[in-house]
Amino acid sequence: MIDEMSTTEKKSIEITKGINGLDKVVLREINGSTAEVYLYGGHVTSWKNEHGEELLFVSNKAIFKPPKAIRGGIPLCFPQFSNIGPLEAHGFARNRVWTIDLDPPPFPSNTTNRVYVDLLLKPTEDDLKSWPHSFEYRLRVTLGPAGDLMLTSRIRNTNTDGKPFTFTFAYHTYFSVSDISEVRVEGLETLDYLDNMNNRERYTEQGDAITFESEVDRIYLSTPTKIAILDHEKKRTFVIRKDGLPDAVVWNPWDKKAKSMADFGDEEYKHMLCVEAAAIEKPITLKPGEEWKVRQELSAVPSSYCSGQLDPNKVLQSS
Ligand code: TA6
Repeated sequence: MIDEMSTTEKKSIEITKGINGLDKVVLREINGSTAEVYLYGGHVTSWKNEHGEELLFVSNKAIFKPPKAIRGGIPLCFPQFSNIGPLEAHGFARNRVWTIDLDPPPFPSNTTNRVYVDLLLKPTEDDLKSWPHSFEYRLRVTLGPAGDLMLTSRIRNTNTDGKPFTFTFAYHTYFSVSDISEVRVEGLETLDYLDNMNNRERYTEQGDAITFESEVDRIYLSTPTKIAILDHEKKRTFVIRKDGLPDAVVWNPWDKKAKSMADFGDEEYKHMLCVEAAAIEKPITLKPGEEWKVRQELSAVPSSYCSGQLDPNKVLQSS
């Protein structure tokens, strides 16, 4: 497939070496926005707008070496979110080497003017020992004409023993923000959440936008398909659109937890926020032959914010 592409198309998809010689794919959009995906973990580690500004956070202390997951970007939590189950935290997809899927099954969506790459993960012999299920996880990473970044996951149960399997899932996205104490999250008001800092006790979010002044680690339940992160200082709003992912995790480690993570700088909590489109509360069960398809679309829009005047609902109600 790559050989038949025109020079322009080739330029828009480049397979190259990244940190520690790990294979990565660089996607370039005509308008100048770019994205980078490591085959290690099927892990998006960079998303830049047409001005070359990085929109995702990756720790300066991130370790690009198996088996450690890369701290930042968009780790894929599959087949288990966090420690909700017998496997290692967040499952094993994020620390396995994926392959480029040169012959993906038809993909019913408009790919005009879009640059994308298809990655594939199948379980290793070792994986089958800890999670005895055959699956095919196809990830399409797409950069759209307006610089929006889409991650579409298709997970198929390929068990031949007739057995269904059940899993939980998250796009563990690390957004780069100017100053966490100046950031607001809109779209999760009045919703219930499970507090990971308190045995996943269930609470209800108060009426207003979520702001940050200490560690936050929550799983918001039955959230809307659109969530906004308003970064006043950068006059930027991240809009997360999600399909098939009812939950949203909001995480900032703040200072103490930051110090406890070897692959995370002590002060870096001030410049990142995780808002993770997820399926956690109701685990997904697939019978053999069945496929689960979900999508997350990220866009970064300039927000003409002058203190107190931005109407976040305009952002959430806009198409
Ligand atoms: O998604 C939030 C969370 O589950 C937090 O509890 C925190 O542990 C974070 O993920 C990072 O997990 P990791 O395994 O990457 O250190």
